[in-house]
Amino acid sequence: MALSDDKTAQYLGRPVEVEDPSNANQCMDWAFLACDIMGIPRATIRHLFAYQAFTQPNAATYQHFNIIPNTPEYVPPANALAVWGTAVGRAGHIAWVLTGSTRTLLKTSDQNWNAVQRIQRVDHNYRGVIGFLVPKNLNNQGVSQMGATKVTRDTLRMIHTEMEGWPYHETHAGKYDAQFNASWGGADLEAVMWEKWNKNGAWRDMRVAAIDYYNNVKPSVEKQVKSQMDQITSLTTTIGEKDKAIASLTAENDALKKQIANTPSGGLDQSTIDTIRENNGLLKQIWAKITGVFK
Ligand SMILES: [Ca+2]
Repeated sequence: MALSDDKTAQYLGRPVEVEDPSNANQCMDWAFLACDIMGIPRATIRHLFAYQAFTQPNAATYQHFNIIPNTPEYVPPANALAVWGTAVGRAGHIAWVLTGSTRTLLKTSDQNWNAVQRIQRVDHNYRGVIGFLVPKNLNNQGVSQMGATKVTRDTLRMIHTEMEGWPYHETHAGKYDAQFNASWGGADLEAVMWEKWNKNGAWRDMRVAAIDYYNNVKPSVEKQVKSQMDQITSLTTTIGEKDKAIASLTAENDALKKQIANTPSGGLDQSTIDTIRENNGLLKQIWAKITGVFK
């Protein structure tokens, strides 16, 4: 489930007013809140009319969104902002894309669509849609899909240690607990992670680099691991064979020892003596090989 799905469920049926109260509960209010939730500045989409969010992108818009025109083939991902032109009204329209759109079905959550001035889920066709603003961090949906897990004190401590670079021992000694509670008390983990991910560029870049590095070295590491596993399998087989040889020779030796014990003094024939010597030699060799394997 994407962030837009989660938050739509949370706000469903409610009016949203976040900017310009002289124009209450507009589609732009929901789009602004969507930006807030995604950690994207409102300035990326702020214009007189909704359609201008697509037709008049600014530097910030390009920084935070991929700007993609509506074409018959394109299916926008969840979390994108869909923008309608003046075909649907003087101001156009803007809505937040949900999971599950197809080439002919555009699933969004909207405010002020069909004059409904609260949040509703709407199944649109693409009529009048001019394009989409797709958040560039959309590929980080793993972060946004953790659901509404409430952050615990320990989680907050870890997030601060990891993302802010605060000293581990001080964070975990509870030094910053009051600050945590003031800023994020009652927040859900998804929101906290999303906010930090979007606001802390250095941390994010480091993690992205780490993931890239991991993806690059993964094949060679997997190859090494496989080769070592093969070696272990082969050595285990060898050890099994040697164990069997030892058991067989030991049994033979035991039998010969019994024979010696039961033979009157001086009665041991030369071939029996030779066999005992030979077996002892073989046992020593095998033992040397086995211990050699584990050096
Ligand atoms: Ca407003």
